[in-house]
Amino acid sequence: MKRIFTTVLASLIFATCIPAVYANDVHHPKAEAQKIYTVKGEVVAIDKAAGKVKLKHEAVPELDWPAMTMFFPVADKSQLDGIAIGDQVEFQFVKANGGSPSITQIKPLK
Ligand SMILES: [Cu+2]
Repeated sequence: MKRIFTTVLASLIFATCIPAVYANDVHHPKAEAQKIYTVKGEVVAIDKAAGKVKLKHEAVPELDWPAMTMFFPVADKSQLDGIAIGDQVEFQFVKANGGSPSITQIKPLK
């Protein structure tokens, strides 16, 4: 009888602990989803060989960036095929581990 009681008690403790573990995972995720920034700008120069595009972009408040003109590397050089100098564009970029930005998508505004 004592043995059965111990088994039931162990099961109860086990059952109680499982949700606690999941809850802990929810509140402390191992990796945060990578933030994607969506910004508008104008194409100033395109360096296809280097896979870079120079953009006069609007401010990015989330990053404390003022409006400026700068080069961005693109994740895939084929992204440069759809744009031309002087185009008004909307682009998305990520910053890997808070480092340099990399454009993941860029398209002309219609
Ligand atoms: Cu900039």
